[in-house]
Amino acid sequence: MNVQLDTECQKETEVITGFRSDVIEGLSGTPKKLFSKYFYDKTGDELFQQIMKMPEYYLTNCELDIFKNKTPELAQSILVNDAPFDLIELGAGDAMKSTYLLKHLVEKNIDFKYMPIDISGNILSVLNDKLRNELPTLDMTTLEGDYFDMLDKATSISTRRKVVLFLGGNIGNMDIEESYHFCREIKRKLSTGDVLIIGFDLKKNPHMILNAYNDPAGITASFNMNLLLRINRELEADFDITEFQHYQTYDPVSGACRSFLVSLARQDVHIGNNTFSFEEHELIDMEISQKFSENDITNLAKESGFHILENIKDSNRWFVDSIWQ
Ligand code: AVJ
Repeated sequence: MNVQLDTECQKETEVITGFRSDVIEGLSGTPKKLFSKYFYDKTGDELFQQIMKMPEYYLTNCELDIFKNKTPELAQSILVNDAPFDLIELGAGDAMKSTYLLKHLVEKNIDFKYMPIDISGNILSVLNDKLRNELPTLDMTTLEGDYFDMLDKATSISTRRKVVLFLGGNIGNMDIEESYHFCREIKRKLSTGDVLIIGFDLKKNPHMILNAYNDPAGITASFNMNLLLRINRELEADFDITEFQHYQTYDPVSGACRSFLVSLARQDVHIGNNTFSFEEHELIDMEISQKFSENDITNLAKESGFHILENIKDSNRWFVDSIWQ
């Protein structure tokens, strides 16, 4: 009993330490930077759910269109003679899209284990409750943590052919260099015959992309500000969010959609014993949501040792789920 408690406390401390050191390191650099993976505490999860419901945020509907209306195509591209396999989802969130695929596979009586991975324990418990209820026979193990740590864990549990889902345009949260490194690492962790499905948001009318991240209701701004509030709460800090303003950019040439918080005054912020000085107008680099051309995707697949089996697009051709082997 005590041993179990100890390891759980230890895990909690490790998680907070990682968060603290990432925040302190990020704010010590030039430009100041925070990692968007920390957006997703309980409030952050709720704000992202609101973002997905905004009319301007087209991404979710696009991928929903693919998973709802092209389920047989998706299933066909991942199954080999309906043989047993394991399905690992990186950044599963509430699995809104993948549930369509899961239902299809369960109905086809395919023998598979679903292993959703997410950094938010909160959203994993939401997902767990939802799927236990909707698909009671589903064989599922949820894994909370960073992509690679949990992918290692998932591949150590799995004994069968693997299919990895990485949806929602989550790859966009890496800059180009990181995404190349990420795909190479995935390739290294997979075996011949395994499949990777990655969702990419395509380059398109720049107004449309900027609007998706610069909503007039300010939900995206709150989503960014929430990380400052989380730091206040969890790391004994004193950010005054009225002294920061959200600023969003999209560069149609590089495809980088970037989110910043601008310091509205010269100010000091304390995090525990550390003090961070902000100049007036100084930026915190908060998030990148990279957009891709089909050429960018082909190059990324090739450079990381994959080949593209199929590209499945939504009916508007705004988003693609690319199937790699
Ligand atoms: C969850 C990473 C896909 O970048 O589009 C939405 C997060 N940030 N609005 C994205 C997000 C601001 C989202 N991803």
